[in-house]
Amino acid sequence: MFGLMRNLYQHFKKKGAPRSFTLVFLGLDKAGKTTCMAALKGEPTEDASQTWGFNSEKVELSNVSVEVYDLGGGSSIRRIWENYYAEVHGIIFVVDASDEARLSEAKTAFQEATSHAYARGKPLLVCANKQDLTNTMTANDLTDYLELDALKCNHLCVECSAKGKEGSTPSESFMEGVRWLVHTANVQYTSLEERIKTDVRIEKEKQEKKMAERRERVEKMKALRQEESKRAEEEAKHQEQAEGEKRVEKDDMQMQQSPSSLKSSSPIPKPGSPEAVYAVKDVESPEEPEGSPDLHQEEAQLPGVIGD
Ligand SMILES: Nc1nc2c(ncn2[C@@H]2O[C@H](COP(=O)(O)OP(=O)(O)OP(=O)(O)O)[C@@H](O)[C@H]2O)c(=O)[nH]1
Ligand SMILES: [Mg+2]
Repeated sequence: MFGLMRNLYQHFKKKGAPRSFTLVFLGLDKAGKTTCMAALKGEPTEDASQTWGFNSEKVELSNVSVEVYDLGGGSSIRRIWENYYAEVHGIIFVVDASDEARLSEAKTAFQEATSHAYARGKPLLVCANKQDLTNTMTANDLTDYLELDALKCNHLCVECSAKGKEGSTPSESFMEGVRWLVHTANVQYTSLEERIKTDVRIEKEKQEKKMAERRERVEKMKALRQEESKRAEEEAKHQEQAEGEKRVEKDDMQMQQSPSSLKSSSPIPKPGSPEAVYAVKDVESPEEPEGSPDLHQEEAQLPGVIGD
């Protein structure tokens, strides 16, 4: 395998044009993709935290520049995978070979990915990871389970431990697998590059169209909202005006009604008329009760009154 990479490097050197490769890690959450990435970079493969979305790293493999995408494998994140298929030269699908309970979920995700128009037929490495644990699936069993031989692509399935036995170095089979993938991609480089160019252009156009449609939708919504608020404003103004007019009309009517109603309900007697006298008397001098003492007499009896 080392000979393979040396040949690859010498081939690039001879041709003078440095080739670069893009690979993508796919697989369910906790399968070990980020740990594999750390192993590729030669970093300690400690407990990785969950990947939320997308992570990209450039690694040098025997003087060959390889860009690697590490995508999150959580069920809600998986839908972003397809955004990256168009631009990659090869796929690394990582399976937790010790997790039998999630094998069928892994197969569904695998089949969805490898049947996508932009991913179909591209060189494929499957890693039966976590071989340091017990009851793991072998590479042969995983090949059968995922029906790899039915795929029309160059593929290889390796048993590996991204973490290594003591959590230090990754198993050599993993590194060998990646070298095989780069080598295979290199063999198909011209056709892969052509396909990538076309697919990326189509995808870009699709995205641009989607963006333009979204922008148009937003503009339409904005215009509609502006129109609605303008209409509401006008309606409110109209209503206010109508209410104002109604109020004026009502006031006018009351003004016209007031004198006659006052006349009929409370006739005001003319000053000096007998009615006025009675009216004043009614209010100010109620009839004195029979037998009540004469006020003038009582006044005359008060001490200090002249004539006392
Ligand atoms: N025993 C063992 N554990 C491993 C191995 N590879 C990864 N792990 C552990 O498995 C867990 C998940 O690893 P990650 O690399 O985060 O998994 P992932 O596929 O990137 O997960 P997401 O980012 O959620 O998609 C971590 O605790 C790792 O330490 C391995 O080969 N052996
Ligand atoms: Mg991860």
